[in-house]
Amino acid sequence: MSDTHSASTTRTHHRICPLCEACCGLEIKVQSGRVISIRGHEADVLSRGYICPKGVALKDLHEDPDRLRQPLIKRHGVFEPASWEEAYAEIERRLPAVQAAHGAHSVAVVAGNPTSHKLGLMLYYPRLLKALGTRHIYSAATLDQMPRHVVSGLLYGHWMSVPVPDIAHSDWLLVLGANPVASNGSMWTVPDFRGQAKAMQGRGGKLVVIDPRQTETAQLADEHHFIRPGGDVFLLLGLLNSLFDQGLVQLGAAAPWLDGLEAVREAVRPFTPQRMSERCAIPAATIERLARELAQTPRAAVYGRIGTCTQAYGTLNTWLIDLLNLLSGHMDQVGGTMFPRAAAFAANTQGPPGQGRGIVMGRHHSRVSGAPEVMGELPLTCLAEEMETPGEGQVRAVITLATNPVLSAPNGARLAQGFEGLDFMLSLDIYLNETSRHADVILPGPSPLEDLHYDVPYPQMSWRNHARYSDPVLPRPEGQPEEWETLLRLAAIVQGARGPQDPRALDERLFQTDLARLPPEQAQAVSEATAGLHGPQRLLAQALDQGPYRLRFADVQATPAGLDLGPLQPRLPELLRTTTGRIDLAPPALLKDLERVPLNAPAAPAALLLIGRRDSRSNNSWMHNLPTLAKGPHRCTLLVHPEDAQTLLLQDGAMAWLTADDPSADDAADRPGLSVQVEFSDRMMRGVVSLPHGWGHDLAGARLGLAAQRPGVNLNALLSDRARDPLSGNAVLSGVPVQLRPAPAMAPQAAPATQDS
Ligand SMILES: Nc1nc2c(c(=O)[nH]1)N[C@H]1C(S)=C(S)[C@@H](COP(=O)(O)OP(=O)(O)OC[C@H]3O[C@@H](n4cnc5c(=O)[nH]c(N)nc54)[C@H](O)[C@@H]3O)O[C@H]1N2
Ligand SMILES: Nc1nc2c(c(=O)[nH]1)N[C@H]1C(S)=C(S)[C@@H](COP(=O)(O)OP(=O)(O)OC[C@H]3O[C@@H](n4cnc5c(=O)[nH]c(N)nc54)[C@H](O)[C@@H]3O)O[C@H]1N2
Ligand code: SF4
Ligand SMILES: [Mo]
Repeated sequence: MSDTHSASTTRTHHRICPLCEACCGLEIKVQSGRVISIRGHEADVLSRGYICPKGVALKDLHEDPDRLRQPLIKRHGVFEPASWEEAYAEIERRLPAVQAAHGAHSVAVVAGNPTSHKLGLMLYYPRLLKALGTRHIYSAATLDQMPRHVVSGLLYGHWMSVPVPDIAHSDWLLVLGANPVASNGSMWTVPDFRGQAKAMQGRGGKLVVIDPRQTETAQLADEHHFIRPGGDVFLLLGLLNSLFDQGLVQLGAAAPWLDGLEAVREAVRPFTPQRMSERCAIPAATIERLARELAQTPRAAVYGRIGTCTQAYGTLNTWLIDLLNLLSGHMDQVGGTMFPRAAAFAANTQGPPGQGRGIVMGRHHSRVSGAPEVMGELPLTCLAEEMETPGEGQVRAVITLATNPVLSAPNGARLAQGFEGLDFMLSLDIYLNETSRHADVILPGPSPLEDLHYDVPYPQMSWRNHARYSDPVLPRPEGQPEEWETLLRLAAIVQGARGPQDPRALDERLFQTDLARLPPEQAQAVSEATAGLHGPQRLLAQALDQGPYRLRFADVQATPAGLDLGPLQPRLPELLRTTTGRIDLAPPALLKDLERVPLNAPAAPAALLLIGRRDSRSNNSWMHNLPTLAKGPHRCTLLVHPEDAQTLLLQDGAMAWLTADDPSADDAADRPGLSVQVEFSDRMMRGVVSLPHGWGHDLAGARLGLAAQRPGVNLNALLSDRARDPLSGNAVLSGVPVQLRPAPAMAPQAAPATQDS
C-alpha cells in the first residue's frame, strides 16, 4: 500500500458495487470517515479489478448534498424535514385509512431497479407486500426483462432460471439488442465484458452483434449487422427455419429432456430466411450463414437483452433465442449457454432436483386492461389507468420503492397526474426527484456505503459461480435506519401497530414464525447457522447454509474478495423445476403467441423509428446529479444519421422537434413532443434515431441541483403506455415510429410544457 505513513488513519474496505448488474468488487480507502479513493479490487473473484466511472462516483453519491438524510413530510404542498417517528405517525394516520375505506387492493406498490441491488429491500419487500395483501404490485421488470422470466418459467420451470453465455469458454457469440460495453451486461453478470470478449477473440473466437446502432459493443465485434428495430422476431425465425432447412439441428446433451421438437419445426416452417430478410433488413444469405456458424462452432452461444425484450414480440424473441441455443446443441454445454449455480436464494437449487411446480401466470388480471398477472406483478404501464379509473380496486394510494417511473416509464406525465390525484403517496427514496416530489412522505435509505451488501439475483446469472458479501464501509448516521427496518415498520403499520416499534423485535417474531414451519431437523440447522445474527444477515446465513454449497456466513463474510465456486457446470436435468421434469420446447402459450407474427412482409415502414441508448456515465434516471458523471459532453442528444438529417433539413447540434408518429392513438395529445438536440452519427442505421431515457430533470419540485443544470428531455414523455407485449406485459420502448422536423424559431405552443402535468 502506498499510504504507509498514514496507515493508522487510512482503512481499506472491499465492497461490492450496488449500482448495476456487473456487481464489481471495489477497493475503497477511507481516511477519518471520508472516502479518499475508489478503484477496482484486483483480487475480486468475479470482477478481477474491473470498475467503471459509476463505481468511482459512489463517493459523489455519498457526499451529494441533495441526497436525503432525513424523512420529508409534505404539508400544504411544501416538504418539511421530519423525524422518523413524525414520518411514521403521518403514515399511520393516512395509509391504513385508505385500505380501511377502500379495501386491500386500493394500495399499489411500485418497486424499482435499485431494489434488486439491495439485500434489505429485496428480502423485506415481500414482508410489506404480504401485509398489504394487494394485487396492485408493479415493478421495473415490466419495463425491462419480464419476457426473460416468462420464457425461463415456461421452459425450465422457474422465473429465475436464466441461461447465460459461458463466455470464458465460448468461441462464437451472437449478441442481439444489448450493449454490454456501455451497460456492463444485464440478465448476465459479466464485469469487464470487453476484456472477456477480447479474450474470446484472442483464442480465435468471433463476436457478432445485431443492433440498429453501431454501438460500443458492435465496434468491438468481428461482425455487426444493422437490424430494423422490432425486426428481431423475423431474424430469429429465419435463423431457426434455416437450422431445420440446412439439416443443422442437433440437440446435444439436453436431448433426453426435450419435448416438442416437431411442433417447433412445424411452427417455424413458413418463416424462411428469404421471406424474413426484408422485414429485419438482413440478407437471407447472412441469416443462413449465421445459422451455419452457430451450429458448426462447437462452443457457441446466442444472447439477447433489452433491445429484444422491450418490443411487441419480446417474449417470442426470448423464446426463439433459447430455441437457437437448444436446437444448435449449445444449451447447458461448456462454452455454450449455461445455468449458474448460485450459493444462496436460487429456487432452482431448492427442493427435490429435476422437477417442481413450474410456473402459473394470469392468476388474476388487471382491472382496466385485463392484463394477466405475471410473476405476481401487473404491467407498470397499467398503473396510470388503474389510478384513474373509478370502481372497486381503484388505486388510491401508492408506495414507491426505489423507483422513478415519472422518468422511467412510458407516458410519465400521465403517471405524474395520477400520483397527484391519490389519497396518499409514500416514497422510499434517497432523492426528492421527479417521482418522489408527488409523495406525501419520503423515507430515505442510507447511503450505499453505509449499507451491507449481498446480491440476491445476480449470482444466479453470473459468468462464474461465486459468493461475496460486503459489510458497510461507513457507519450509519445516528437515527438512520436500514431499509429493511423501515419496511418492517411499514408492514407493522399496515397490520395495525401504532406508535414506536422495535424493528428487531418485529423481525424476531417473523423469523421465529417461519422457523416454526420448518421440519424440526432443518429448523435446528437454521438456528445453528444463524446464531447471533438478525435481519438480512440472518436470512443470508440461512440461505447460504441451505444452499448448494452449504456455506457458512462467517466464512463468506471473512472473504471480501469472494469465494470462487468455479466455472459454470452443466446442470440438466437437476436444474429443472417443471412439473414434467422435462423442457417443453413448444409451450402452447408461445405457439399461440406466434400466430400474431404476420407471414406476409409489409412494406418497409415509412416512418422514422426511435430507439434508446445507454451511456457508461449514466444509470437510468438517477445519477445525473453526481459531479464526476455529469461533466463532459451532454449525453441527452438525439443521434441521427447525417443522410437522414440532410433529408429532414436538420443541422448538427441544432434543436429539432420530435413527436410520436401515432396520430390516431387516443392518448397522442398527452404526449405532444420533445425539443431535442440533434447529434449527427454515421453509426446509426438509416431511418433510425436514438435518444437515451432517464433524462428530463426540469420538473418543478424536484431537488436535484446539478442535474437540473443540464436536464435533458424525457424520452418516456413521448412513448405510449398502451403498447405492451401481451404475454409478459412488458412495455414497448424501442422501435417506436416518430416524426422529426427542425425546431421552429418559436417553439410550438405545447412545447415548453411537454413533460409536466
Ligand atoms: N424508454 C426507456 N425507458 C426505460 C428503459 C429504456 O431502456 N428505455 N429502461 C428501463 C429499465 S431496464 C429499467 S430497470 C427502468 C429503471 O427505472 P426505475 O426502476 O424507476 O429505476 P431508476 O430510474 O434507476 O430510479 C431509481 C430510483 O431509486 C432511487 N434510489 C437509488 N438508490 C436507492 C436506495 O438505495 N434506496 C432507495 N429507497 N432508493 C434509491 C433513486 O433516487 C431513483 O429515484 O427504466 C426503464 N425505462
Ligand atoms: N451505464 C449504464 N449501465 C446500465 C444502465 C444504464 O442506464 N446505464 N441500466 C441498467 C439496466 S436497468 C439494464 S436493464 C441494462 C440493460 O443492458 P443492455 O440490454 O445491454 O441495454 P442497452 O445498452 O440499452 O442495449 C440495448 C441495445 O439494443 C439496441 N436495440 C434497440 N432496439 C433494438 C431492436 O429492435 N433490435 C435489436 N436487436 N437491438 C435493438 C439498442 O441500440 C442498444 O444498443 O443496463 C444496465 N446498465
Ligand atoms: S460496472 Fe460500474 S456501476 Fe456496474 S457494478 Fe461495476 S463499477 Fe458498479
Ligand atoms: Mo433494467
